[in-house]
Amino acid sequence: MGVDEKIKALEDEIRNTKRHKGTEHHIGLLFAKVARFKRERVDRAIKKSAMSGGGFDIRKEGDATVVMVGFPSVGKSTLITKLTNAKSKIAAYEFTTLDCIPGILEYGGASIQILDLPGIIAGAQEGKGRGREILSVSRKADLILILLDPLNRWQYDVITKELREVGIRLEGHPPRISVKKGIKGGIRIHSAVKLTRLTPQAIISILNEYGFHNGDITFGDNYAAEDLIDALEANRVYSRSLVVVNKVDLTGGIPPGFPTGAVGISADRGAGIEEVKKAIYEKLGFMKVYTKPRTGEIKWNEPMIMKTGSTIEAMCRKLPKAFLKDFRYALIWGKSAKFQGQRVGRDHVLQDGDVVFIVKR
Ligand SMILES: Nc1nc2c(ncn2[C@@H]2O[C@H](COP(=O)(O)OP(=O)(O)OP(=O)(O)O)[C@@H](O)[C@H]2O)c(=O)[nH]1
Ligand SMILES: [Mg+2]
Repeated sequence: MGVDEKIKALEDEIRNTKRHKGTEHHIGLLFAKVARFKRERVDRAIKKSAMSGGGFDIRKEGDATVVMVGFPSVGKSTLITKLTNAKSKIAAYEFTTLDCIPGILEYGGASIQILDLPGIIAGAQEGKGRGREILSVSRKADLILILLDPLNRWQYDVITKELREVGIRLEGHPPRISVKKGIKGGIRIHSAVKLTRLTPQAIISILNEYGFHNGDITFGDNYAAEDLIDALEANRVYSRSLVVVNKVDLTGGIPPGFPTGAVGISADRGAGIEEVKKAIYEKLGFMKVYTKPRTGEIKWNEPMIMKTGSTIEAMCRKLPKAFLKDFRYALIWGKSAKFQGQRVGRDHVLQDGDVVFIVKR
């Protein structure tokens, strides 16, 4: 049996097993096995597309990268030509775009790379279309822009399912579950709330499947088996997403049933483009940091725009080369400082509004 068939057989078994206390342990194991096979499949696909040179040859540029994911002909190329300087072919037939086309959007002081991709279709993660390459660039993006057709609401479910299958989670943050490996004494389970979706047996069997036999596991919420597996799997990525519905000229607005927060646009008429720019910028979550000059005043009207969670090192990369090459340490003032004027290294994580003075060799 190939991996695909093994996964399918396990998923059938999960579907056909009645869920109750007596079967939780077994179902937990099945979930863990499915997760392992899927991880192997993703790892192999990524390696394969990289080795054969079949992956998209794209260098990350700018302060953040956004990928456009959507079914063929929803208007991805039309949208990128409105957002950036990119020239991407637009046509009324499907699979017009066959490669990855980059463009740069300058907005709010940030330089945002946007990637136009071929259309995605159901079965992408199994290799349909250029599905594997699309999903593997999506894993590396800072924001996934999901572009939908207003007459085909189902596209959203297919896309989110394909993303899930390759370990991309759009919910934003990993489950609050911590595991501390021990040497002996078995597994001790701790939880802030009552666990109603996982029995102790299920927890233990999943942990065993991941090679944990002793230690402490702590749950921050009433999680299910899938969440526990997410916490144990190393290949999960937690991405931000933005849903945009194009061609609302056909429907006179976003029809009911689309995700809340979706932005309705009409790309070829240029309607809603500013809203999309603003939404991209806000979703990416930039912060402003300031450099303190050796002499004179801080230029509060000239912030450096950085991705939230950026380090001093990332900041140095935006400055002349010597700042990184001859970096000794930095002094910081602001929210990320334990005390004002604290001395920190290049790995220090900055916060919005911080002021930084870099000391060179
Ligand atoms: N009615 C309407 N048509 C649009 C709109 N935006 C784009 N289109 C049309 O939709 C068709 C497909 O547009 P593309 O931008 O090539 O779509 P795509 O998503 O890049 O397609 P692939 O590259 O094949 O995946 C073209 O005929 C566009 O003119 C819009 O806002 N309203
Ligand atoms: Mg296209």
